[in-house]
Amino acid sequence: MSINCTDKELLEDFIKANLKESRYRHSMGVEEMAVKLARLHGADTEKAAFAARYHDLAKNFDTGKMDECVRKYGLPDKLAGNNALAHSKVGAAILEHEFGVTDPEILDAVRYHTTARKDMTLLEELIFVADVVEDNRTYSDLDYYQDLAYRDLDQACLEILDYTIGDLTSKGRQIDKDTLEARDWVLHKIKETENGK
Ligand code: DGI
Ligand code: FE
Ligand code: FE
Repeated sequence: MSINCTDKELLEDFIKANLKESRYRHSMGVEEMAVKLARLHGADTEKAAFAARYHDLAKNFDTGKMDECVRKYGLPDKLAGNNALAHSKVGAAILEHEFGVTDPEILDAVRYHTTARKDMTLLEELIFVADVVEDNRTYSDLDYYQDLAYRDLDQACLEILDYTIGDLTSKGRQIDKDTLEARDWVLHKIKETENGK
């Protein structure tokens, strides 16, 4: 199976032109990690690689360009001026509208890679986790989170969400509703799995 995309070469040129070097390296790291996690957890490796490679394609847009895209693609107004949340939604819109990507699973994996959300598919959850645990990340607990992601994707997802929610809270920042709902959803999923044992 090959992924629908009007021009893969143009898409490659796009990330090379639009990503800073460190962000490009991160994207390759997420691709490698996503493929590894897909093999371990039984997801489609080709879709995982594609979604991971392009997940941050809009990350380095300046606020003017990001806001223009928010308007152009009819995304919610609240994303204007909020690059941290907008880059994933804009990235998915660009893949769909400029590069003819039609696979809804890939588009959603990119769209929700920052916030996560409830009822995520395996691919969405895997990209959310791979983004945080790829090899180029430099935080001190990286080994712990990588090992957890290899063994138990749901638990890794929960602990990442808990960390993010705690971090944003301590900084007095807003937490997206999708992030809060994702945390409850994955916690419930883990409890149900435990009860079923
Ligand atoms: O783009 P990356 O740096 O690779 O990672 P990302 O897309 O997960 O973005 C992480 C940033 O998003 C991080 O600085 C926290 C910020 N952020 C802002 N609001 C929220 C949020 N992250 C989550 N999960 N939920 C929020 O509501
Ligand atoms: Fe991102
Ligand atoms: Fe990323």
